[in-house]
Amino acid sequence: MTQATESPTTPRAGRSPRDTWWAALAGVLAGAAGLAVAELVAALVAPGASTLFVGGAAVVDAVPPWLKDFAVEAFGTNDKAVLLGSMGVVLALGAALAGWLELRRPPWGALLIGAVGVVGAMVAVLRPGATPLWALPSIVGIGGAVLLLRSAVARLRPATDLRAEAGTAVDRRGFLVVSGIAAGVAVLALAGSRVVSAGSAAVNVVREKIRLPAARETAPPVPAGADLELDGLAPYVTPNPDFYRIDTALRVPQLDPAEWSLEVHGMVDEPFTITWDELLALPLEEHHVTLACVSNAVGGDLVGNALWLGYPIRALLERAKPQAGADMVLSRSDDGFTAGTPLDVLQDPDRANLLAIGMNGEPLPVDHGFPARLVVPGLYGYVSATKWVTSLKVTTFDADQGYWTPRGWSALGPIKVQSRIDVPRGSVAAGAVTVAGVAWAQHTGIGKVEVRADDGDWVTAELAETTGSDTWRQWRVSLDLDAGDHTLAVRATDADGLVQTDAEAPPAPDGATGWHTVDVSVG
Ligand SMILES: Nc1nc2c(c(=O)[nH]1)N[C@H]1C(S)=C(S)[C@@H](COP(=O)(O)O)O[C@H]1N2
Ligand SMILES: [Mo]
Repeated sequence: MTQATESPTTPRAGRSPRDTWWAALAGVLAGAAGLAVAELVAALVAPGASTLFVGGAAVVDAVPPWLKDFAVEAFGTNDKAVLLGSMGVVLALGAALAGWLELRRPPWGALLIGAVGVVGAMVAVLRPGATPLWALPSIVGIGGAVLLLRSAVARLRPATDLRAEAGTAVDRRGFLVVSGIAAGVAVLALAGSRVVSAGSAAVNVVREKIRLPAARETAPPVPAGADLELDGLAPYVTPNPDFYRIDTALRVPQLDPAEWSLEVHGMVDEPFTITWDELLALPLEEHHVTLACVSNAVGGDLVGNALWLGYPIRALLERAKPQAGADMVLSRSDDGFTAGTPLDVLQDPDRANLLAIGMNGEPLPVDHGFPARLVVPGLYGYVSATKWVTSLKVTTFDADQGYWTPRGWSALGPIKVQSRIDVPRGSVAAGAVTVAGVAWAQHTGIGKVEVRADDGDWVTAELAETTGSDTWRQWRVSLDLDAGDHTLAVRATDADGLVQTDAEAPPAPDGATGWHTVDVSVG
């Protein structure tokens, strides 16, 4: 199958458009088989090192802030599905191109696919926490794809064999057999990788068995009046399955608590490491805290409220004894994500920050950071809420920066006062119309919410109860609306008297501003 036999006298290959399509198909099948084999090898030797996953992770890390912003705004929490879908399309087109090239200009098609493997292997070993073994899935998988492609497409090329009549020696049967093998390998390897990783989804089994200790300091009960229980209004406490999820992980870390530990180190006098069992033995606290994502657009739903169980980060820092000059804690996730949180915020005795292990009465869901994450009231998630957290490094803003800072987001991320109209949406009957929603200014608290229709006067809404200043508050007001189209607007004022600005700003670099408006047709 070497090209040494090719000479100017060789009958020209790939003349028939039909063969071109077949070659493109062979490229796609060989590529699919290669990626599936890489999945399987990864599942066996290094979960997280699959070519698709490391490629996607590298894309996520490389996307410019405006694109990340756009993706989150346009697709919300479906941004990962969209990324994987687009990658699939690009890869399929690339593989088809490789098939075509392999027919017309061998061995360029094979080289193209091989190059993907080399890049995949390099990107893999450069991932946080990777070992040289991480190169294996790409090498084995893409190596297999190269062989399959060469062998399939060679059969579409008229043989140079003297016994063969030019044009009749195209071995279509052989081509179909090799292509069929490629398709079979793709399906079997993919199925195999699913079986193997289902075994490693044992983390779910471990999680289900965990019984968290009760809190030493329980949260104040949710007052009866905290939830207005209106249809369409976000509930005061967000159920775990409905809680927004934002992270850079295409495959979330699967951490076994038995092997998990948190290292507290850096500019401290007494560095230490704490294990899961040690953490569970500490006096735990519970707090209701509303998390918000800096990428949330005005009126968006990347915000949620939960009851968190954990141990104060403040107490961990006290034990480690930070040194003079330190002003930041760089928290690191098992998957390499980092957040830089001001040290004074974490040391504030009045701020209920947590190394959290429980969410709404269960162990943290795997997507939300199992077995442990940080929760800091009043700061956007990207500078505080590290999931799958394994290290707290006491350091300085000069020496270190969190994941999003060099990507165009502000180093500091205090949450801005915001409010959202949840009901009504769409059309309503004329007369008294109930308008309701949520407002948040974590750690300061909400002092007032006002609503207006069109350019009318602001009407002060009734505020629902809350457990404290660290959560959002529901609000409700009744407006008299006559038939026609109306625009409702809301603005909140925090407990310090700061009025939510109407100046519109996009999420980057430090959080969107502006008033949420909703168009309703009243009939
Ligand atoms: N390991 C890790 N932790 C992370 C992130 C991440 O990408 N990786 N994203 C942060 C961001 S931007 C937000 S808004 C919150 C979201 O937490 P949630 O998914 O539990 O709602 O997690 C934070 N913690
Ligand atoms: Mo975020």
